[in-house]
Amino acid sequence: MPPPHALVHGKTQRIYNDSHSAGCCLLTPHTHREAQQQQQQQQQAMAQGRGRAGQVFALGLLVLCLLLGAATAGAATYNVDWSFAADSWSSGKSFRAGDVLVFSYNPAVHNVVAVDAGGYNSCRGSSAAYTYTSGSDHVTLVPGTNYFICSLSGHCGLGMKMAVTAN
Ligand SMILES: [Cu+2]
Repeated sequence: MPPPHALVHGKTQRIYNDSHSAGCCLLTPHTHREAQQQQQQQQQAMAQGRGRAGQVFALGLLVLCLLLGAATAGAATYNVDWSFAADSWSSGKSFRAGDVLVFSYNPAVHNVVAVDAGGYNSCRGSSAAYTYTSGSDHVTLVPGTNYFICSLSGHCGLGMKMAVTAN
């Protein structure tokens, strides 16, 4: 027969072990499952957060596009018939300041000179006149009448000139 204190100790030990092992069997999977659930909830919350952030971003983008659209709604782009019939191309068309004219031509034989009324009438550029030579020139119209001539090979005198009034 073991001494009473050993029995008590052993019993205590056994009970402790049982409860401990039972605790391990019950608690560990339980807490593990809880942790998984928490993790899933966190992931869902994050996914929802990202979803909301995405929606807000998309909405912001839409608003930005609408604002930009409104800002540029008045401006149009025209492909100019930069030829000896240029003036008849522009006549009868209405333009607005900010509209863009695209002059497409062979730069080996033509150019575009932005002149004033005197230059347009006399087919002569001035030192202040800006000369475009790329062959694909984008020119933004300013308010009033915008005058352009080709200063090469007497082309302006042959009709390669254009007066465009922008309102
Ligand atoms: Cu020319």
